[in-house]
Amino acid sequence: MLGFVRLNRPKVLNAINREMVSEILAAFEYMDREENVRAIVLSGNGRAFAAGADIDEMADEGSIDFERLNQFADWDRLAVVKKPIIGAVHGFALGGGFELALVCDILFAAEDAKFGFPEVNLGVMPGAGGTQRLTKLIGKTKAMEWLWTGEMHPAQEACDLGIINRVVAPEVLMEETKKFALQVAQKPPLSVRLIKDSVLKAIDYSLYEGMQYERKNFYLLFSSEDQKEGMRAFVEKRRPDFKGR
Ligand code: CO8
Repeated sequence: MLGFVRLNRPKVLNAINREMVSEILAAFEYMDREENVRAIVLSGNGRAFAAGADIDEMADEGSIDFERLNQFADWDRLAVVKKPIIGAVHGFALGGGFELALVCDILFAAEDAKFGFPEVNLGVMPGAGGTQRLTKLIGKTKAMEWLWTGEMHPAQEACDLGIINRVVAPEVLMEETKKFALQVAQKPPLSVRLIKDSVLKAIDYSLYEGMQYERKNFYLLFSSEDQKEGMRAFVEKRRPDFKGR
């Protein structure tokens, strides 16, 4: 089964306020615990995926407000959701909206999608991982250009740079995203989970540390019923019946 989360403040192009981040997090964490949910699909409603953090909410705030509110605590928790998160992006994915897209593990985008970090035009900069995640994805040279100019970039360019997985026609965006999510959802959940865990570690760890980490996850899967079932089914030439245990 898939879990669906749809951003739904269309009048303000799904500008992300604090309440929205905590609702997204609550939905993700609920789905992460729910055994039947095998993958989460995140999308936007209206004209955009999300046109950034809610500027109205932030405009008059100061650094002490952010410190006191621990502004990005919920964002940190979004990054440790264990299940696959597949994003379907259409229209604008800007600023905090782009940062939310970058929390996804896989991104499908409609041909009309536009990505960018316009924060520089507001006298600020990304604060929910944008400078880090974008640089790790596309390298220093391109990331600096995107972040300094604040320009919007079409989906195809984002795809060519490896930010997103696929560009599709807008009318089939949800269908194609769901199709991919269902493909992942049919795989043994523990393998999917520990693959995500290991791939994310590759971003932070040295090759040696990452390989030690990968090895432990590989060993761990040999304690699962699904490993026995998967290998037995192969030997017996039948379809495996994975249970997620
Ligand atoms: N915040 C609040 N309201 C917004 C936002 C936003 N980010 N984006 C759009 N809106 C509102 C508009 O004010 C407008 O409201 P109203 O109808 O009441 O005037 C409505 O959405 C529709 O927008 P437009 O009329 O502007 O639509 P256009 O098609 O003319 O333009 C744009 C679309 C180009 C996307 C334009 O709306 C725009 O430039 N938006 C702002 C983009 C931006 O600067 N984003 C970055 C915000 S800062 C940020 O994300 C910092 C991240 C920090 C970490 C994250 C913490 C949560």
